Parts: sequence; structure tokens; C-alpha cells
Amino acid sequence: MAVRTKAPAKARHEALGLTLDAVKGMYRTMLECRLLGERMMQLNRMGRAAFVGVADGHEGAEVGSAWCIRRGTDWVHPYYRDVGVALVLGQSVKDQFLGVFAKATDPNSGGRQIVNQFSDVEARIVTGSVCIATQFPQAAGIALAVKMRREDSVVFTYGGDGSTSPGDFHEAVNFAAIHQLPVVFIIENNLYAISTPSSLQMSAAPHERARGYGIPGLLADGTDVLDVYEKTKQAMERARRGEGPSIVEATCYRYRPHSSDDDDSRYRPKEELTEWLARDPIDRARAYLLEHGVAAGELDAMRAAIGAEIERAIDEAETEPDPRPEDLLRHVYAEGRPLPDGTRA
Ligand SMILES: Cc1ncc(C[n+]2csc(CCOP(=O)(O)OP(=O)(O)O)c2C)c(N)n1
Repeated sequence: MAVRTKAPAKARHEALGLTLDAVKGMYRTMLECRLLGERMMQLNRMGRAAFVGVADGHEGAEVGSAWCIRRGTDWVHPYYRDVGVALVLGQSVKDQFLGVFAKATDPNSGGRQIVNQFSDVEARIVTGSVCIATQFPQAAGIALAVKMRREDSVVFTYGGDGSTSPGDFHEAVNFAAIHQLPVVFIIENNLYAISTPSSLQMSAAPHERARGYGIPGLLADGTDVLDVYEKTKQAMERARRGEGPSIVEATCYRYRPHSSDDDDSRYRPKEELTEWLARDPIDRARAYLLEHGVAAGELDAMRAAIGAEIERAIDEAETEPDPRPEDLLRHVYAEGRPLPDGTRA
């Protein structure tokens, strides 16, 4: 009689339909994001970058969720912390420095917006504003257009826990739920809106609030890139089936001050950071790769290569031209002289 052996359990990434190379790609992007953050803060303290906002600690939440986005098919409405999302969608490390140095070749706004207002026509990243939560109604509006045109696109929109307090968030989720719009609301919950702790902002977690709108709320461990991928994928698939929106909440911790102009020692205990560092998303992804046979040397070489790429990007970006004063109002007012046929000269 033939002995039936049990098939070996699939690795987590395989069960999610990801190759090991894809997980390496996630790890690489998270590392790029982290090393960028470190270097940007240094440049700020050296007086070479006026203002920066970095994503250290948010990498698992951002990269894991953005990995579900089909570049050029789906629409993306990120917020200012989403360096990891921009990197997944094809922006380079040099692009980030072009923004930080406010250069004319900055792909987001030609150096005229504050940093991290990501924008890319081909990747369908819609430029935002610093006013938090304004991206949500706009994302719901795009999702309505997608539905009316019967397109196979999903709208991914991002915000922090603090951005779930303004009315814009509630109006957008309610509208999207009523009309079953293909939108995924991703909330990166780092426990603070600048100095205001979540306990003073809300009495129910963002994913729990979903019940009030009659839609699913999924809680993801933002320190585990695969968990975030899994939950976002569920939300994305539901949207593509025409069943409507979901809220995905990814818990994480912002390792650095809110921005380079903030002093977080005034409102956060140091021990909190120590606790979160013990389950750092990048360390956890590295451990996963090692466990699945990737050599430590390969990952170390990856880190060294990213470091070199960053130094090159800084040198190149710093020498790019500044915006011209006469371009200050470009794309603000209609350009050219109006002609009788309604066009402009
Ligand atoms: C409408 C509006 N109100 C207040 C601010 C000032 N502000 C900028 S960021 C921020 C906190 C946002 O926190 P959160 O959404 O949790 O994101 P995080 O920065 O923690 O990632 C506030 C209140 C703003 N930009 N827009």
C-alpha cells in the first residue's frame, strides 16, 4: 500500500502568491526608505535640507500595502509620510532628494510644494495638500468615476490615525460605502497625531470604525510586511469584485519626530520607542528571508549598494538647477492669452 505523505506546508509568502524574490524586493524597498530617512535627517541637521518628514518605522505598513497596487491601473492618493509608497510605485531615491532640495526637476512639483507631496501622472499618484484628510473625499470621487466608467481600477488612499478625525474622512468613507465604490482606505496608526495621542482623538480604533459604515475593517500588524500585504490584498480583491470599500489599519510607530521641526521628547516616553524597535519591520523581514534560505551576505551587500546609491543621488540632486522665479505661478493660474474660440495662446 502506498504511503501517503503530507505535502509540506506552504511558506507564508507562497500562500499569498508571492515569490521569494518579491519578498526580497519588499525588503530592499523598506531598507531604501529607512536609509533615506536617516540621511535626510542628517542633511537637515547639517543645514543642507530645510525641512524633512521621514517614514522610519512605517516601512512595513507602506511597502506591504503598496505592493498590492497595479502601477498605472490603480489610482493612489497618498499622504506626506508615504515615502515607501512612492518608492514602490517607481520613484527613485534621487527623486526624493530633488524634492527635499526643492529643485526644478523635482518630479512632484518642480520644487514648489512642501516635501513629500507625491505626484506622478504615469503611476496615477494624485498630488495632495498638507491639509490632512482632504485626500479621502477626492479618492472617493475618483472611485465614483471608476465605477461609472466601469473601469478595472482600485483607488488606494492613505492617511495617519490623526487624519481619521476630520469630517472629510467620515464623509468619504460613508459616501464610498453607500455607493460601494472601489476604494481602500489605509490608515497608518502610529499612535500620535504630532503630539496628540490616539486616546485623545478617538474612542474606537480606525478599523473598528468601519462597522459604523457597514464595511469591513481589517487590522494589520504594520511591523509585519506580509501581514499588511495580506490584509490590503483582501480589501483590494473585494473592491475589484464590486463589493465596495474597506478600511485597513496598519499599526506601527514613528521612530523619529513628526518632522524635522518637531521635538518628540516633549510628549513621548523613550521606552515606547525601545519596545517598538524590538519588532522592527525591517529586522523582521530580514529574519524571514534568512529563515527561507537567503544568505546574510546577500542582504548586507544590498544594504551597502543602497547606501552608495543614496550618496550618488545626493551629489547629483544637489547640483541640479533651482526653479526659475518666473515659474512660480505655473499651474496655479491659467496660462496664456484667452482666444475667441476658448483656447489660449
Ligand atoms: C486640516 C489640518 N489640520 C491640522 C493640520 C496640522 N497637522 C499636520 S500633520 C498633523 C497630524 C497628523 O497625524 P496623523 O494623521 O496621525 O499622521 P502622522 O503624521 O502621525 O503620520 C496635523 C494635526 C493639517 N495639516 N491639516
